[in-house]
Amino acid sequence: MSVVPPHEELDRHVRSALAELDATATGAADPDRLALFDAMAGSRLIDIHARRLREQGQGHYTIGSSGHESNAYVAAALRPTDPALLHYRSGGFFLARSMQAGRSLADGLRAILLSMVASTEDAASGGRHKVFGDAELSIIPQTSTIASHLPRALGVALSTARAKRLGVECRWPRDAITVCSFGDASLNHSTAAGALNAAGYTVAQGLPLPLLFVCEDNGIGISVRTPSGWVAAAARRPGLTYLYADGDDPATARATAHEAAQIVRRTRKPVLLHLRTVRYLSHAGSDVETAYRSAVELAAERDRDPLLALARDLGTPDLAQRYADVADLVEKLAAEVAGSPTLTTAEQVMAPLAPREPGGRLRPADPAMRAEAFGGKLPETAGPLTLAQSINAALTDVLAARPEALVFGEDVARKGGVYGLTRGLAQRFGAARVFDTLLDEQSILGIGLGLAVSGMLPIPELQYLAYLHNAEDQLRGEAASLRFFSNGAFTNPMVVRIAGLAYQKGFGGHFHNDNGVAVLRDIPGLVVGVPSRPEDAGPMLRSCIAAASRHGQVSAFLEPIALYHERDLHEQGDRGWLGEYDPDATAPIGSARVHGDGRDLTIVSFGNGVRMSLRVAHRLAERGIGVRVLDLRWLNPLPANDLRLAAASTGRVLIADETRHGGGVGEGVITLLVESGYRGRMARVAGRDSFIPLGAAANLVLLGEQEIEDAAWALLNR
Ligand SMILES: Cc1ncc(C[n+]2csc(CCOP(=O)(O)OP(=O)(O)O)c2C)c(N)n1
Repeated sequence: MSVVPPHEELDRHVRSALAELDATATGAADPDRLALFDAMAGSRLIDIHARRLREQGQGHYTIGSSGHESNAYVAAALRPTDPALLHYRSGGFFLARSMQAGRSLADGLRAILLSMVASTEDAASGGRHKVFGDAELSIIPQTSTIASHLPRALGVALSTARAKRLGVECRWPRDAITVCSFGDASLNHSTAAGALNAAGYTVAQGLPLPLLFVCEDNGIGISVRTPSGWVAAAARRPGLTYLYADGDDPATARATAHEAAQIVRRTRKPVLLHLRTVRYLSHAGSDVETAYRSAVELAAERDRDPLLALARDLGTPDLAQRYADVADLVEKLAAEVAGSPTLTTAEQVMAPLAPREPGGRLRPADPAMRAEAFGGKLPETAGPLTLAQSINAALTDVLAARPEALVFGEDVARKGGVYGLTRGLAQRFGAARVFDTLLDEQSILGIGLGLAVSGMLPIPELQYLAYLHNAEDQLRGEAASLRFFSNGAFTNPMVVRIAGLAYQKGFGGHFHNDNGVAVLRDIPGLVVGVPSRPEDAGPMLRSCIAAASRHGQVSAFLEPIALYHERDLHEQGDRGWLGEYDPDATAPIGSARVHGDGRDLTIVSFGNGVRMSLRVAHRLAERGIGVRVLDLRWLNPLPANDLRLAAASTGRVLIADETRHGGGVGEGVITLLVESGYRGRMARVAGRDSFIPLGAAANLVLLGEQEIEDAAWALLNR
């Protein structure tokens, strides 16, 4: 006995149910609802066709939208210019919006099929991912990390009012509302919980937040059932209006979706629409749901088909033929896209990552504006500055030069940051541009991501490197990947300032002294800068800002806390760690700085290691040894050329790496030198593979000055 595969069975069921309805249907055609029927049928038939292709060993990724097509009602309630961040079951929404924007059904179907076959002609990702995205339809493509798009949605929703307040351009119309959909199991993710909380918090702050959350509740997450009543309970949050609709009740679902959109547009406050859906054809690809769902349960779901529910509601004849026509169209288009080009070289794949350019010069604000921003006291005339003062001055310059630049984070506004780096900025530039956020790193970065994709230039601050880790995915999976996965159609220019690294005196413990940076260095396309000298900090920050403005670059600017207020280099009172501020100086991304011109030894370092190395170099010089110290300044991309030159000029290289021995920066430096053909002597000293304890015990595992000096002698004497 041959078993009918589920997609064939579903197709047959729909065809025969439509034929039955046709037999008694007498209603007049309603073009709007017929278009929705086409969108839903198109989405369903793409899933069915994808399953067939998969059975024939063709096609890639087949997470479907079947059973969720009622999200087309949400599209219909919105405008095609309303930014959308969508759940992966959004075929109905996508096709409805595409037609709303004036495209034919065939155009919409072709777009989905091109994404499915990973064609370079795919508008969503250029063949990198099967996603729903299209810049012309205001649909920002999403990764498949569930709930990770919710924090960004918050930032997008904040952007329209903020842009208006600042008088800067926004990607979306002023009265746009943002829609963000996700599944019922995803509602439990801490990222979703955090974003819903942040939305409520924003309302409590009295800020406009035109954001429509849609929880598409099919009652299950892969094989795990959502407890009955849980979504309704968990989705009711302070500050959010909760509405419910069932996708198999077309009249109510349409009306509720419209009501939800209207409330958001009118009140500029968030709504959560709980849309009941069903899930057909298993979770995705290779999943076989009969292993964990009973036949009775699956049959009951069949009775709740949103497509058939709409057909009943329409009551027009010939829907079976209409469905068959869409099926033929899908088949024809699928055959057409089957041979379309795919990515064939690594260069092609990586092209959207490539514009990691040196950054260039940031045009300063006009002199009068600068003078006003600095309260008449220009930093270049103030005498040498500390690292903290230089960064503060550079931030002031950036805020004065770029009206779309925003500084925000925990304690940055009133207090001016834990270490005073943002002191005075809120007073000078106002609460719309420099503001305190709630205590949630995912929301801080998410707000940045949303503001950035909308046209602003966020410079968020993370209070400590150790606290990046609980929000890492927002930087790795979201910020750094958007340009890649959208094939450059969307960017989120941003400079994330992170206070970090170790050696703080009197304020210890691991969480304030984190020397692990591997997590930043392996993010494709992310620029990582570490200023050590005060006079380099401003130019480096400006390079990051220029690269953000020009190429949508995302940078992590890792600031060594222990050097923030340092003044001296060799002796107390020598003021050797102060630097002049030059608003015109540049520090191109990927360029190192070499201190000294000794010909006996090159010490390669960065951050706190530069100061220790310069002190060691000074002592070695007193004994007749000529040392040059290369400050990497950029950990990604590493300054390959400068490194090669500095290494070749002495033939002896010591890497003084304050990060850890395992996974630390030194590993990359050695590899780079070896691979570039350097054949001279080489040694490395680094921090131990440990967390950092409190008090003097920290020095047992951190790289020390004596260790650098001993290693230098060993290398010289070898
Ligand atoms: C952060 C994260 N963890 C796990 C997964 C794997 N995963 C993909 S979909 C899914 C279930 C999601 O269920 P739900 O939110 O209800 O959406 P549905 O697929 O039912 O529409 C899981 C666990 C993921 N994509 N992202």
